[in-house]
Amino acid sequence: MTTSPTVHDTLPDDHFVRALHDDVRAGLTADPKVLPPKWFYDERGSELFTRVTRLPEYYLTRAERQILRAHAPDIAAQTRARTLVELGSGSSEKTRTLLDALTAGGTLRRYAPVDVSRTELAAAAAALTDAYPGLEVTATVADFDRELPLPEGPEPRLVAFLGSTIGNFDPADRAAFLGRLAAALTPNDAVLIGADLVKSPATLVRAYDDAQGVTAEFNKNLLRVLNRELGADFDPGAFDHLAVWNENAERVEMYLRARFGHTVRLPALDLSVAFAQGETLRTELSAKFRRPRLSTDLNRAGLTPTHWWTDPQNRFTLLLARP
Ligand code: AVJ
Repeated sequence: MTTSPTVHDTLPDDHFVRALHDDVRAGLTADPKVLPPKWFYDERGSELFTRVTRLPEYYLTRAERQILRAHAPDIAAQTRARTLVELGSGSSEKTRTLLDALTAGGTLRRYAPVDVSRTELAAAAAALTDAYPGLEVTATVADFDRELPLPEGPEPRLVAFLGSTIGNFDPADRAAFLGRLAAALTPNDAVLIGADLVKSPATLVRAYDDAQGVTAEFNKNLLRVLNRELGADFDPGAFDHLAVWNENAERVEMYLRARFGHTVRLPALDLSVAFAQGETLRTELSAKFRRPRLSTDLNRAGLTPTHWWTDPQNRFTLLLARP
């Protein structure tokens, strides 16, 4: 017999509709144009992202999994967590390695994933409830780039923020996020962050501009989301996918670039947006880190890194930090 997982949904019903409307109006009337990456992930977008994680060029997921497999027992021993909170859990695939280690360590009681996608959360929570009998699973739908309702649970809690999602913030938003995270922790809690490391620009750009064009499709899926949700008439074929290494900011930036001048209509916003030939719309930032910068950011938020693990090729890092 299995107990069904609880899904907490504290957001008002129209939260995501309003947030999308606000983001798109602000972003498409700004100069230069920009949209936040979180709107990539409708059902098709999540599928495309899963395909991205399997591409030969996209080393991030494999590198992080390698580190988790090698060091999950250390992480379990260091934290002795009774609650694993996971921010941006998505399909919770990699999490199983952590859950296995914490279960083997005998401390784990509760798994509390937090994600923007209610459907992904419900599916992942149900699958994990079946796979880990006796584990309490309480899922929370949240938009944690605005607020951070950190789930409760028996302490110590380990808050995992994996997959290089921290790279999606610009420096100011990253500082705000880390500050909110630190403020929500008690002294016994710990955070586990997965971050991608600075490496050769060619390797980095290839990871975001693969030979098969899966990332290009993932990028253009944003336009399909706007077409469906806002009745817009974007032609994905009118844009080129672009991935650029920004050396100063040490981040990969993804853009959609208009192939010719044209105007797009967004009836739900009562808005028309003109694109000049060659004009770009920035769709994502993926910051890449060096240890000192990450340490400084964490320290400023009141967090102290205590352990750093990397894969044998030094491509990616998992770090443990404490308040
Ligand atoms: C899921 C945000 C970590 O930035 O590497 C993959 C998303 N974008 N290919 C990343 C992504 C293009 C990914 N994150």
